Parts: sequence; structure tokens; C-alpha cells
Amino acid sequence: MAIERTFSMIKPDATKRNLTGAIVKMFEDNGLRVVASKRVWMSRRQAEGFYAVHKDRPFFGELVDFMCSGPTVVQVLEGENAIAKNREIMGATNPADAAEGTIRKLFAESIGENSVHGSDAPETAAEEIRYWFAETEIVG
Ligand code: RTP
Ligand code: MG
Repeated sequence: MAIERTFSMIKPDATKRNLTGAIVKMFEDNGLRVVASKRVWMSRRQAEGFYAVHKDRPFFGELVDFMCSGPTVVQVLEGENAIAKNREIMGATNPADAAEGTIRKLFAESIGENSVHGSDAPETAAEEIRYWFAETEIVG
């Protein structure tokens, strides 16, 4: 299977509770490697741009407010089948539906404040990585 890259974010509810290391350990323990990482407190403009695909959803305003409410850790994860593997490690969007042992089951507070983001397809992964990182910042 080919080595793939995906984009991951540790959201403000998790950074506030000092869970960055615990979450990164779950990625590493499951065969993903952090090849780029930085901590950002995003502006409204950055959050609105990143989540533009959701701009007509009823939760958009709430989502942007939340993403600007504290620091986030943006990352590129690399590994076999990284996109699907990352989403498996994260668990379902709503922690109430997330499988045992997943990040969202363990740590997420609600469907909105759900600790992590992960790209859902190769095209969105490439686009999201490009949104936050220059090629020179990614070291495999
Ligand atoms: P993500 O994009 O963050 O990895 O999560 P996802 O694919 O599992 O969920 P998605 O449907 O893409 O939604 C993006 C983020 O919006 C927030 N959300 N809030 N209040 C609500 O009903 C609601 N639904 C979604 C979550 O933070 C979700 O991760
Ligand atoms: Mg999504």
C-alpha cells in the first residue's frame, strides 16, 4: 500500500486541556508519523477560509467561533493509508457515536468541540495541507 499524507488539526478544546501530547501519541502508536506541525491561534478569516465548504451549514458560525477560541495544532501525518487510518483513530464526528478507544470517544466534549479534524479524501488532504504549510515545512 502506498504511503499517503493527510492533514490533521488538534482543536482548541483539546489544546486547552493540555491533550496535545496524548493525541499525538495515539497517531504515533497507530503507525502515523508527524512530518509537519505548528501551533496556531487562527483568525476568523483563516477559520472561515478553512471551513468554507461548510459555510451554508447551520453550525458554521458556532464552528468558526470555536476554532478561534484558543490555540490549534495543525499537522501533516504520513503513513500507509494515512487518510482513512487517521479518521479511524479519530472516531465518529459525534463522540456519542465514536467507537471505544478512539480520540473522540476518549476526549471529545460534544459534536462541535470534538478535539480533532482529519481530511476525508486525497483531494481535500492536498488542499488542506497547502492551506497551512509550505512544502519546505514538511519534512518526511
Ligand atoms: P472534521 O472535518 O473536523 O474532521 O470532522 P468531520 O469530517 O467528522 O465532520 P464534518 O461534518 O466535516 O464537520 C466539520 C466540523 O464541524 C463541527 N460540527 N458541528 N453542531 C453540529 O451539528 C456540528 N456538526 C459538525 C465539528 O467540529 C466537525 O468536526
Ligand atoms: Mg470533515
